Amino acid sequence: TFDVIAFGETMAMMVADDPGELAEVTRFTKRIAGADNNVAIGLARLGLTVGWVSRVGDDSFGRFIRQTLASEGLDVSRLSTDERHPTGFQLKSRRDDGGDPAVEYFRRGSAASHMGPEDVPESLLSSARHLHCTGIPPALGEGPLALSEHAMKTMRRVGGSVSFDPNLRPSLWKDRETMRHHLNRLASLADVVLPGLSEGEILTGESTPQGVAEFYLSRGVREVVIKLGPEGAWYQNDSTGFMVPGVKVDRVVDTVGAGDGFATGFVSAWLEGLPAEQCVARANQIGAFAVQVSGDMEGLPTRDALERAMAS
Ligand code: KDG
Repeated sequence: TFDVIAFGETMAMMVADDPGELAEVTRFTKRIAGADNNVAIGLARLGLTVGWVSRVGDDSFGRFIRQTLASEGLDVSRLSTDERHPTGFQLKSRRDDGGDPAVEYFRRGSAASHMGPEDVPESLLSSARHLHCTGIPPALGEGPLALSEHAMKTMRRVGGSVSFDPNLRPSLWKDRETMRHHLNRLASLADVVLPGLSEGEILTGESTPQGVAEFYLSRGVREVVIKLGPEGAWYQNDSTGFMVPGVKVDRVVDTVGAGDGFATGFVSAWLEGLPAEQCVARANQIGAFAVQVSGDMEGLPTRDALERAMAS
């Protein structure tokens, strides 16, 4: 049995060692990337039992990913190896000025983009308390889109809870209207939705945290948390709405992965049954951890490191 099931595409990632255009950089460090697996890793570091569902190719990137995820304590018995399609990867530039790095994908036709509903059987979901999903798998192709819908609906039916982080990747979608249509449809299947404010604006056409939250609450979502970057986050449900201020950091190294840290904090505290305010405070805290390192998931804390930071 698992606390949480998550699914998606883990990519290999080559992160530039030096700042500059990706075409010019010659030295890279190999890591893994993938929003969904970042959250899975974050939750496992906090001591939750997490089952990871994905596909990798029969290649060195795939073996690297399998080893890395297993060493993070994820259950990888549902990470399958696809002999016909390769593991996806991405390049990420280095920015030393706190700006967003450039990302270039090599993932079209990847093993993970061939996933489908059969990858997440009902028996797996009924053995877990919670399903965490993002808007990235639905952008990867018909199969992963169908998988997302199937997993979310099935989890609700078997009595578990579902969180959804829209994680917009417009470059992976045919067009914005298609992205909006599918992500709003999927979001309304979740108990908790966790968009950034600008993502919420794009998806709903609303321009305030309250407007975005009401859009989803009126579609059946129970709780909406809007990320406001360094300012913190806005929480809203049917009876209340409030701001929880962000955590100050000395130096922002890389903002990529902050949202995944935020989801890790919120979901872990929520599953512990903590009051909403504490769930958002932990989300802000782990988001702050994530922006202080260059990897997407390297900054995610252990339970001990989290408790020390929350106490200070
Ligand atoms: O949230 C961090 C992700 O952007 C990164 O790990 C890569 O999942 C990723 C994607 O598809 O962009």
